[in-house]
Amino acid sequence: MSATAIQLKTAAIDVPEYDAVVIGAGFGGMYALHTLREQGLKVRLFDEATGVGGTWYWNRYPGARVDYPGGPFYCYTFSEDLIREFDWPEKQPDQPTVLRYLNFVADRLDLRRDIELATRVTGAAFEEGVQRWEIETSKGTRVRAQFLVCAVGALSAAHVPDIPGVASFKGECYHTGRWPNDRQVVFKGKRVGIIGTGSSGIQSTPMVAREASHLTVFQRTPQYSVPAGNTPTDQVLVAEARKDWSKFRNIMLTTPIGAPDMPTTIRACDHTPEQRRETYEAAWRIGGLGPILVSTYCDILTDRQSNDWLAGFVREKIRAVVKNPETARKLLPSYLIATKRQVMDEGYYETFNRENVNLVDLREDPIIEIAADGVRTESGHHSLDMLIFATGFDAITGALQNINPRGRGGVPLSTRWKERFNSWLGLTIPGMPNLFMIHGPESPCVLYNMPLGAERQSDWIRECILHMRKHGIGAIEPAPGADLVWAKEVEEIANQSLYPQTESWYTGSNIAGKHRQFAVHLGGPAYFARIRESADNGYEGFVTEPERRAATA
Ligand code: N01
Repeated sequence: MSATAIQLKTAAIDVPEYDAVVIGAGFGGMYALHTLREQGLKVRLFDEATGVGGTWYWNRYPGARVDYPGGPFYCYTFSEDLIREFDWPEKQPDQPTVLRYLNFVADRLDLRRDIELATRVTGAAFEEGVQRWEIETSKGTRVRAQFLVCAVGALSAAHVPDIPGVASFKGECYHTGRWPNDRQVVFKGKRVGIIGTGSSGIQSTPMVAREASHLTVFQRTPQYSVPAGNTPTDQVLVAEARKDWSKFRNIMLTTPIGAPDMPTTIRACDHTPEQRRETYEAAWRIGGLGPILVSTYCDILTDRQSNDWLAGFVREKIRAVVKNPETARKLLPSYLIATKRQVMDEGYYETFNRENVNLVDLREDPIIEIAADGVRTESGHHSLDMLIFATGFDAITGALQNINPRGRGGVPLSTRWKERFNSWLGLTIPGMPNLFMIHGPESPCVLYNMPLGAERQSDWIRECILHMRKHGIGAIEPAPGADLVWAKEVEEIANQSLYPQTESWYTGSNIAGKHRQFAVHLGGPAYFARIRESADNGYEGFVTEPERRAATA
């Protein structure tokens, strides 16, 4: 027996072995654990957090809630029992409700026995000889698994910008995506600053303003926000959905973003200016993202004129709400509406009519530094007791890059993704055998109903693993060049839209030094048909190796 074989045998004794390791206890990871375990696989799930919930564990900032599709449709769809057993009180459930739901699911499906919390995966390396991943954790433990399922979250690597003096602030300091879970953050009587006006900043601003003695909002790019229009859940709709869930689910499987409503086919130019105004006004009254983006006109994200008409309407609404014309001017966005993630709010623009709120336009008055007691901009010093970074995430790729798995030849992901975030089907990465991503780059991820997308990708992964087991396959990975074919497809679809024309976290432009790539597959159902097609054609675009495990056992 060779020295290597002895080492492997020793390692096999010392290191717990699983069929699959899942990283992340959010919607994606919990479902992957469940569905793989149902097939008799031995699975271990690790998460850094002290509770399940993923994004809904971390994003506890005031005002955090689901935007779209909401309520009984932003949840697991695979089980009629789960649909029947959990009541969603609101159309746009708040963070505590979604977290309660995920805890309910963890108990209901008995997931906790295979979940190891407070355990960050710090590294992973593929051992070619045994076709297994060796995984290291923050507890200093190691495990092995044939398959590594990375459900690490598309919006989980919190980003704090490198502003001079950022570490010197002596007051309370928080990031919306890492909100404390062990205490209530109290704003009362405090001078609070919020940097960032994306979804998190816009959701939290009205809530903080109600409590704080003073709130300063530091805005770099003004956003278009639409009224949330949140309501109690429509019980008639819920009853209908529970009665014939498969009908609802089947509709969701066919719509572009996995929502229960079919988008309109009317173009903005099909209507007169009066009809357009009526259409926009009706959607504005209902509120929420679906009515304005999906049900008004079909070409908002493909036609500049259509986009401009809607943008003009929203700008008018902002001017009408904000009383101080100078503040209103600063709040007016100019980019192509909805090409940054569309935001909705509960009284965001109205907040700027409050006496205790002021807006700093960082385009006109940039931050010079963060000091111990506040933020200094070109025009002066803003004294603060608390600073909130609502500055977003190293989106889509950041969390996996932080783990930086090492694939074939010990080559790390940082090398593989140096030039572009390449994948095959948005599920697998060249040179990383048996590693699967949920909501990875070049998949629909953030522009699709995320729980449903995670289910559909996990189902594909489960089938792939079962196929491998059935056919004695030990390793699977993208065939040479498959990633280039996929990149072309993703890019071609993206270029039919207006998305790539705006700097946003979709394109990676929010992170200094990150290369620009529109990393979302916009195909919706076509994407899922495409990954199905690969599987049906014997995992087209992949190369495989026979199982070698017996040789080293
Ligand atoms: O982050 P963002 P987020 N100086 O990246 C600004 C999801 N989500 O946490 O636009 C000053 O959108 C930055 O400015 P700019 C949703 O998908 C969903 O708000 O880059 N400002 C921007 O204003 C969402 O899109 C919900 O010029 C700086 C802000 O920080 C995604 O998560 C709720 C700066 C970051 O906005 C991320 O949202 C919340 C700097 N140096 C989040 N750097 C739901 O409702 C950045 N900014 C389901």
